[in-house]
Amino acid sequence: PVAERTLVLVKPDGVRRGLSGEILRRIEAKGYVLRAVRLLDATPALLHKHYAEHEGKPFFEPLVEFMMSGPVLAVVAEGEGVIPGFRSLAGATNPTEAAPGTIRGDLGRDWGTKVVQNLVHGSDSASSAAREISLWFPEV
Ligand code: YYY
Ligand code: MG
Repeated sequence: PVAERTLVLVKPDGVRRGLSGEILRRIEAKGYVLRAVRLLDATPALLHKHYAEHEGKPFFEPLVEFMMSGPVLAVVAEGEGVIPGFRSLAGATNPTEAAPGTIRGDLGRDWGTKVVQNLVHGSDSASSAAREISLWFPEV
């Protein structure tokens, strides 16, 4: 069987704040393997597909706009349990509530913006991971 893989995004706030290395370091320190890494400017079409489950919610348009505010570092990380494992590393969606020790808890905060700027995305299930990896890495 193919090893478990997840899609991680270092969002534009993380890239802008110079936290890409720190975030990749935490993924590798946990023991996961970086399979693919790509820095890109996300297009509206890609983001609408990526965040399709949130279409129509009040934060959807601010979210898409935020995700286009600078480059995104897209990463495929691999290892047993990496899908829930990276979600644990990332911490709760709201960085004010995210536990210390997590990426969002240690490195994130509330900036008073319309959308939660929380540094990273991680796939939430095996089916999401497969779908998202094919969107961000059509060649993998
Ligand atoms: O998977 P995760 O990123 O932790 O949260 P989602 O519920 O999938 O929402 C995606 C994205 O949308 C979240 O990372 C920040 C933003 N967001 C928001 O700004 N306000 C909310 N109430 C919920 C989500
Ligand atoms: Mg999500």
